[in-house]
Amino acid sequence: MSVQFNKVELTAVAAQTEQFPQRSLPEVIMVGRSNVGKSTLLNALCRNKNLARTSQTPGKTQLVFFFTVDDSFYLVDLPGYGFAQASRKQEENFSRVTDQYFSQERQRAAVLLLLDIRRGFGDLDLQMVDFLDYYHIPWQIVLTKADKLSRSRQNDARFKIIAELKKRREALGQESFHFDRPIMVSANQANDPGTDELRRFIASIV
Ligand SMILES: Nc1nc2c(ncn2[C@@H]2O[C@H](COP(=O)(O)OP(=O)(O)O)[C@@H](O)[C@H]2O)c(=O)[nH]1
Ligand SMILES: [Mg+2]
Repeated sequence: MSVQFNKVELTAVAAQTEQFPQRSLPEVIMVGRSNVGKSTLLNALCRNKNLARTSQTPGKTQLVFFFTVDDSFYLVDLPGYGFAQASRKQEENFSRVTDQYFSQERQRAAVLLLLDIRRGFGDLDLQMVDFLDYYHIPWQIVLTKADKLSRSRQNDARFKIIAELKKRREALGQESFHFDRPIMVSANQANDPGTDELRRFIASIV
């Protein structure tokens, strides 16, 4: 079946491993700092404003959402990271359910790592990509909120990220599992060409 993002169903909301769906489908996983624009992008991709609630108060129960798209693959929405959590130990940067998700054997097509185009990589994002490379999970950078910058600043920011990816490629070679070309989105805008490009990217890997 072709992937058009026409049919999107919420299949599972999981707080722990036992609640992850059993049926095996390719999975496209969305990760990023809290507030990076993950829910907005998920809604834009699926052309549904209410699919993922935007701007949820951070710090609530950490849940993984599995959406089945066109009966073909799962879009997996992992908890945002990076907000202060007093109760958590320094070394535990990603939520327990995120660790559980990645430690289970699943059919992972790619991780979409969202970065705010104005901020680029933060420490936690770099920890995430080290982790993904360690487990040989392909990852694609998605630069969010492009509309917040002028066209020329968008390009500057994009080239900076491309240079960082290139450095990583030179340092790690085939041991870095990233796609080389970041995709830039303005998910809050109607008919955003970046969101279209991301849909095509997803269709090409699932
Ligand atoms: N200007 C602009 N604002 C965005 C965009 N995407 C998200 N936002 C805003 O950024 C804030 C956080 O977005 P949200 O999707 O809830 O982030 P999440 O925490 O990663 O799920 C909200 O106020 C959104 O309206 C975008 O592409 N452009
Ligand atoms: Mg969100």
